[in-house]
Amino acid sequence: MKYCLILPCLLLCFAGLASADANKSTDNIRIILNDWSSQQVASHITGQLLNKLNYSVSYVDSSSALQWFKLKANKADVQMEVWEGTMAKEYQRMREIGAVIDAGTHRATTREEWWYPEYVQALCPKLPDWRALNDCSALFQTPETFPQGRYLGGPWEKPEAIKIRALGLNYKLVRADNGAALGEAIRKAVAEKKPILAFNWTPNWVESKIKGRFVEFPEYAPACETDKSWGFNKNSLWDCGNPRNAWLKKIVRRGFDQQFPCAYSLIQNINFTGSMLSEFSALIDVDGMSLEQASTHWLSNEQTIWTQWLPEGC
Ligand code: TMO
Repeated sequence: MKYCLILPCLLLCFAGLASADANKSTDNIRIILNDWSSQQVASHITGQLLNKLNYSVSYVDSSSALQWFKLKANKADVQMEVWEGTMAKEYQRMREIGAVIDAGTHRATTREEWWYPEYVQALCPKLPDWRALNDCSALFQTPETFPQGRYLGGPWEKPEAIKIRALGLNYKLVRADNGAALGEAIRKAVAEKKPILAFNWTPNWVESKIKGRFVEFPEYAPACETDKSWGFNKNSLWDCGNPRNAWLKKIVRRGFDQQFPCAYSLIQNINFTGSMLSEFSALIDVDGMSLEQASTHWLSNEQTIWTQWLPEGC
């Protein structure tokens, strides 16, 4: 029963400590929401933790392509999932011009690449080697791409049409609008046991529900994106895959660290593992929760994890 008395006291004490940043409750922190689910849940969890530190929070819908401008122009503050496979180049450019600050790397390692469900393996046994793709392009034909095979991409990747040309692939790029649409297409193909070749990534909900493999393209090297003479095609960039053990970062816009030191410390401390992120996306894409439900669900189950992220003296 003592706790009934202690709890209000604790809340008051924390409220008293929470004045490291001036006028925190009137400061609004703008978190970027991209178009795939783990990023959205990670953002809402971050938002709720910032609320616990007394910040107000708003969300800025943005494609990953447009987020760079928003961060640079001070129209958004925080991006919780910067993926090396699709965003390393812009990220590095933004660092070089001082427009964003690296707020640390999540423990999760990542991969983003062409992917197929396991039952395709028997139909095209030389996969996952990319050189088998042309032998099997008929498997992936659709009326829309005939006589070529369909590769279903998303809105995030590097120049995939150039990669297809550089590697001489008999495929046509078709793009899904966002993570949910791509997930739907994968789910439908798997339900019908139809071959599908699609962009996918890890961590994601897919690995917890559907067996499958990534295509093994020529191994990534930075020169693949800058030096035409590098690699398989001596006259083209983009003749390689994405990195296999890639990083996942958090970033904030220039000046954020000075303006909101407590928020910055919290964001530095937040550290998601691969299994957390794959769980986040399953809460949305498999269990059908809303973002609010998913983030609240995770926070109420994982108190021992996130309490360690709350910075001292905030
Ligand atoms: C950026 N994404 C994780 C969808 O590849």
